[in-house]
Amino acid sequence: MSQTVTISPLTRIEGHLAIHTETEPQPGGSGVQVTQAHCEGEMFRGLEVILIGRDPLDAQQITQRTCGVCPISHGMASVRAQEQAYGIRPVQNGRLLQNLIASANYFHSHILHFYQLAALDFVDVTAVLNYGGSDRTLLKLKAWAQSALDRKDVFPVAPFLPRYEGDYVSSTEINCALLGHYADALKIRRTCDEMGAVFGARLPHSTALLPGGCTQKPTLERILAYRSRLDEVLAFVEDVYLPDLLEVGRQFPQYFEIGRGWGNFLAYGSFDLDDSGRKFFPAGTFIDGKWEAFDPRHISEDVSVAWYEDGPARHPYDGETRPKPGKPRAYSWIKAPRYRGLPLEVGPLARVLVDYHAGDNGWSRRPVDAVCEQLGLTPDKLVSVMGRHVTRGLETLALVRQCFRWLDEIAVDQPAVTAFELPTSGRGAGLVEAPRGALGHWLTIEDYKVQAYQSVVPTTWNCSPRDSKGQSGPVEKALEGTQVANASQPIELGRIVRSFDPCLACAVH
Ligand code: NFE
Ligand code: MG
Repeated sequence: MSQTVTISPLTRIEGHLAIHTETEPQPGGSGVQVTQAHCEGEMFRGLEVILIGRDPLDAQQITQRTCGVCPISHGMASVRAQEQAYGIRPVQNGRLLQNLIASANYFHSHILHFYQLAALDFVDVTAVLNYGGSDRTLLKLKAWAQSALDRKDVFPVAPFLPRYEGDYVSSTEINCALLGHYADALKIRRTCDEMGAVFGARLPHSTALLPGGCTQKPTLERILAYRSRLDEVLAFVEDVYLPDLLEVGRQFPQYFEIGRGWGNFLAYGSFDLDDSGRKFFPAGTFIDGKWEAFDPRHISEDVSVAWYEDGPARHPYDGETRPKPGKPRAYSWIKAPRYRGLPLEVGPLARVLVDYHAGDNGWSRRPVDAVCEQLGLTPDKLVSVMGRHVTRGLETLALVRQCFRWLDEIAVDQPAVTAFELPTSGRGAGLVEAPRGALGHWLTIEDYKVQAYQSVVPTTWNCSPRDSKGQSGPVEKALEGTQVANASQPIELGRIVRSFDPCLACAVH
């Protein structure tokens, strides 16, 4: 008999997501196979509506409040949309400082995702009870875990337990090493935020980002403050993060076979290298195994089964946000973005595949080939749960290295922002890559005020519901067909969803 397996709330992500699956029993034992999956964004926020009627310059401040994890991406998308509307470009220093602030936010976000959110899907935290070494953090964790387990009346060892039981790493040594790095990751994330604040003035929610650049002047002191921390981040990424990712990859080779999804990808591109439109992460699509140039005119949002007033799929310049709770047959507050009508996956895996297949000596060819050789994989196996983790780590290292180059290009003590005047009317699109993928803000100005503002956010793409053609969203598709060994402990489903690093606060903005 078919059985519904629901995970609600799906924890260790940002925001409120429920996963509902229909499953069929598999012969022998308690295993099931997912036949249909539905992603439910459980909350509405309304930032697009709040922006209407405001000064357009407020937008990069207000939209940064979409999220505490990726605020800089929203600030950058807003700044790019305004730059287009005002007819300006950032000065060279402004472009460099914007890149450096946004990069610091990437490092923070990717390290957070692996250690604090996703690794606990694989690492057995109870192994610390067998820890026999002398590391003080691990000894403290061991004592805390023991006392929490002894006091059975207390909510046990949050955020580590309760959890789904399953096939965790068995080696005490590997588990304890990764748990030690969990604590180290907290410290290095603080370092990343300090880096972002050196030029961003504060984090989260930078006050220094502005259309045309950045209000912080790049003094030698600030460049050195950023650079010394970047050295620490480089050491952590090279010596800890990437080796840990590869170790987890070696422990779970079957996760290079699971959670594939549609296998179609989109990247808007980000991190301008100069004024010509060349970007460190290039724009493009990879659909049905073919690379294509990206054209923003093909983006639309469908609300057929989202809790919004019905209407045709619209390009974001024509988009509307009119909530309609209780709409019949709807099941999510997330809209359904589509590209040429297709549900496309966005994020680090999309960026890597778009770069890898662009065929113009991008950054990814050598590291991707090297990692595939080390793990005995062909690159197509990266379209998987573990591939999403590995590509996130590879782009982190590439971006850290690129930041050293950007620091060297700064003209010390020269201005980092250009002057501009607000137009009475105009419009602009700001398309960037947030840590979780393609992010766009579309702004229309009338009478010096925001007349319309639409955001299409990475997790809106990935966790989108079905559309008018009934096509599942990317996460839904990645869940469909999955074998779950024990329907009462659907650990496989959590691993698939978390590989996308969903942020529901962003998705429903
Ligand atoms: Ni709230 Fe975000 C990123 C954006 S996610 S984390 O990265 O934009 O969809
Ligand atoms: Mg939107």
